[in-house]
Amino acid sequence: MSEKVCIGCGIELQSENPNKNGYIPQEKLKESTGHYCQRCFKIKNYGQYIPVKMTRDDYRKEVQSEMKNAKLAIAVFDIIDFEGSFDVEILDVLREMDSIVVINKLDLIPDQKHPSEVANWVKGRLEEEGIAPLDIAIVSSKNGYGINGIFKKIKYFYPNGVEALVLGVTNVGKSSIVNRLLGVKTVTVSKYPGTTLKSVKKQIPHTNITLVDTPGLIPEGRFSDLVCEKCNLKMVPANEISRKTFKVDKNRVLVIGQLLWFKVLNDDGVKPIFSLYAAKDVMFHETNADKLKELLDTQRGDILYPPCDECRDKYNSLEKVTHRLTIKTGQELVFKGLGWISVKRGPLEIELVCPKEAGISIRSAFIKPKR
Ligand SMILES: Nc1nc2c(ncn2[C@@H]2O[C@H](COP(=O)(O)OP(=O)(O)OP(=O)(O)O)[C@@H](O)[C@H]2O)c(=O)[nH]1
Ligand SMILES: [Mg+2]
Repeated sequence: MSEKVCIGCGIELQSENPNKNGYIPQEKLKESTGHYCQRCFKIKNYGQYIPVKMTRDDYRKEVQSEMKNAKLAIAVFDIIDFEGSFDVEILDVLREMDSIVVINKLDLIPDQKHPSEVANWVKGRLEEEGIAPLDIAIVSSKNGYGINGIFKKIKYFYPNGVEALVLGVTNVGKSSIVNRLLGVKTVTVSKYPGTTLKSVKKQIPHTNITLVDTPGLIPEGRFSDLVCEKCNLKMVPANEISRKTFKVDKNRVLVIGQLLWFKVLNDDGVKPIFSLYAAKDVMFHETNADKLKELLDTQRGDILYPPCDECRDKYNSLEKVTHRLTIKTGQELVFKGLGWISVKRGPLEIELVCPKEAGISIRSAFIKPKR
């Protein structure tokens, strides 16, 4: 085994087994510095999907060993899937260390929202968990918005330099943020979860600040992790998410892909109004309760997507549960790894069917519905 590590994903390099992680041909390894393993080379140059899933135990070991030297945690959350990226493992670290919380992917939000409004909302959510970060930064590593703000905050709290651990679940944009802060695209980034394999240490040029990019943890309950990789990519938005507003009668059913459906139970009178936020490729369909079974049985991929033909049977075989829920005006019902509905005129009373392992929760509105 060699002591060299891949500069893209942090894995230890080896030339013995091409089928194992960290492989690099012997002749390449002899060259002095700056090697990418074969997997990173393929991800970077051909956009190939080569994910590696970590167990919670492995994750804990990796992060705890890095916590010994690091004084600061830079915790990254995805603004579009805040609840999905709000994992207990990450929250535990934030209770133990000084932290700067970074909310990434601001560019995906459809409504004009002032970053300070987002920061206040996040602060409230963190307070509920007993977490008080040093500061909160709202950024988009895609267009660079707010990145310099992270740098300024680190320098403000640690004028003499620091080792900072960049933490978060998979795919929230940790490596993209590290690259932005370094000013180069060294670390491997991909649209698939599970890209970074081991911690990667990099010093921001001309400073005493070292960033430690860590592998992400796959959290529980994301709808996007219950489908195949092709559908996963369609459900994780790359561009601004879509918003569609509904005003519905009792016994109408909203089917989202074939992932979940809910029936409106409100008695006749004032009709509830709500907006659905999700990636543009996620389809939805409104129908009558008595037509639902027939609709689901047809399994029409053109109106009930995702899942696709390849992963539909597997998804449909997951155990389903029924939830009876009341969402008040100003609240949102969140589907982890998929999107949310925001209730403009409530209460919205529903009976919702989804897989048992899918995560749903009710929160106070992140995007206040437009009047
Ligand atoms: N729209 C948008 N996409 C982003 C942003 N930041 C990162 N991404 C995308 O999110 C995906 C994941 O980015 P990475 O930087 O690899 O995420 P990571 O957290 O390091 O992922 P792991 O290493 O798998 O834990 C990539 O497709 C990025 O292009 C952002 O600000 N906006
Ligand atoms: Mg990464």
